[in-house]
Amino acid sequence: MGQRVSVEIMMEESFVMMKPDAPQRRLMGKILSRFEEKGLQIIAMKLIQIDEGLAKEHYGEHKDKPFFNDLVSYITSSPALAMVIKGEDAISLIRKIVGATNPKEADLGTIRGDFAIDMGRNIIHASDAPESAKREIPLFFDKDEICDYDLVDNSWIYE
Ligand code: IDP
Ligand code: MG
Repeated sequence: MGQRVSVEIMMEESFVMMKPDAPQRRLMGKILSRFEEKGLQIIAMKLIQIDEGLAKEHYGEHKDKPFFNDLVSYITSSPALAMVIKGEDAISLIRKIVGATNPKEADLGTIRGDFAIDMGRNIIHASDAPESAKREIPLFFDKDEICDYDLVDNSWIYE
């Protein structure tokens, strides 16, 4: 019998943010459950009132788009829940859990597919690539706000 070689797990951290419609519609718990039940780990979380400067910086790539001002208004209109979520291939996995940008096109079973209708009220943000996560996480969290801890059931989530 060959010796078992442990598989290298690609742990990633993603920046995820419930937009202001989630706390307003009291959907934070349900949405958080989607990530917890999947086996992902929340390593940072805070409810914050995003100011205009932070909103414009976070969404800088969209500054020339026609929807930019509405997007900044939406995101600054009421508190948002900012998070860092960790797991194997977490960035692409979370984008799948979140669903397509336009909730009308998002598959049922995804967060946007189940909880939203309008593109301008699509309830959640998630980093779209490792470079985005690396840029977005420090915009919202200091290093000492991100918790490094092990979950007791890790060996039941990862082989
Ligand atoms: P993503 O959130 O799925 O990554 P992006 O293209 O990065 O989608 O757009 C950022 C956010 O801007 C979207 O989540 C949505 O809230 C908003 N948005 C994008 N496109 C439109 C649009 O055509 N009309 C209105 N809002 C839009
Ligand atoms: Mg995006």
